[in-house]
Amino acid sequence: MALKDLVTSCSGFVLACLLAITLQIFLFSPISPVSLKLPPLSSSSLLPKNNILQRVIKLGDGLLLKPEDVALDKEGTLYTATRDGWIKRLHRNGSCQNWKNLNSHTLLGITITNEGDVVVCDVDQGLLKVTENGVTVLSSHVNGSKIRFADDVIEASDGSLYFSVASTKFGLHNWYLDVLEAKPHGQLLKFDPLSNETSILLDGLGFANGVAVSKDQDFLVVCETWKFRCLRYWLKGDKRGKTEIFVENLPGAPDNINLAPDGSFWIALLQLTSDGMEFVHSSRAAKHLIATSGKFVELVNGVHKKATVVNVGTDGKIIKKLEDPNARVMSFVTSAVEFEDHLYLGSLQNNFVGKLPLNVA
Ligand SMILES: [Ca+2]
Ligand SMILES: [Ca+2]
Repeated sequence: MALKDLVTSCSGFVLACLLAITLQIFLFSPISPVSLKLPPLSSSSLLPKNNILQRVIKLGDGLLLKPEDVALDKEGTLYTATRDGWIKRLHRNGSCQNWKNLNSHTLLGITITNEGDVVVCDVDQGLLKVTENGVTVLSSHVNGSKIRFADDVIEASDGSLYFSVASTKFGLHNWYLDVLEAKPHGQLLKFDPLSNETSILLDGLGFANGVAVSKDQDFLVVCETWKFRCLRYWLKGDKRGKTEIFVENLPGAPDNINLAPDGSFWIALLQLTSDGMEFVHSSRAAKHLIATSGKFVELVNGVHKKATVVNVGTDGKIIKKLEDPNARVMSFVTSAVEFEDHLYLGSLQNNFVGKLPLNVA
């Protein structure tokens, strides 16, 4: 065979292989992606860089496996749901108690009701109530469909429970595919404890995550993680039932949100993308390729690279930003709760709850 023929047949073979791989990627891709618009770079530079989150005291170090969300009752007992299925309590005297085991690896948002019961989101089962006497499923279906990926919950003063569904398409273990697909599969739901009914308030949200009710109970805020924004949903007044943007172009992707005692909000922000990988979000082909392998997803996903929380006023303006810019002490911080001049920080990476005195922040 002449050299020229050999080169021709070899390059033909390479081309055929490339075509086969490309077809494979597109045919077996678990996503049908669209382009995702990232917030302008300027949104991160508005507030000075700092390393304040490196000053946290570690509570329950090694005993609290990736405590995604935290809640405190009126007495100051801290509750958190950990990856080993426990609802754990941290008492004021510093002791850590394995309180209730829910036999689930997918417990996320947690809140304490006015009556002192614990309500927690379970990705697999829906909304659960936990008391000294045991566990009850409050809500597992909406409009005849099973609720998947319940993410965060808050109680309003009338006893209604508002909770988010991050994605009706993807699960907790492959949540980043929802980011890559960039199509809105999130919902805001309401559970009415009088009728025991669950209804959909908002549909088509971009990974619905943290939910908080305002101090005056006149609106709630729901965060859309990969839209880098949170929405305001009016509960009272002329705009009741209407939705508007509360804050947008956040310098990170919002996870949980919590009301602060002064009426402002603490929002945990995720670094959604590793530095230098931002191009992925504008390329459908790159997204298909990344989605075929967990290793590729890890390369693009930047959540372990830093920790950020912001304090946002009722007007939606950022008041303060606190960071661990290089993940030296904390990363993948998913929640921040203020109680008695301290901030309590949950994370899906660290095995403790961070406690930060706010007078140093
Ligand atoms: Ca919460
Ligand atoms: Ca969350």
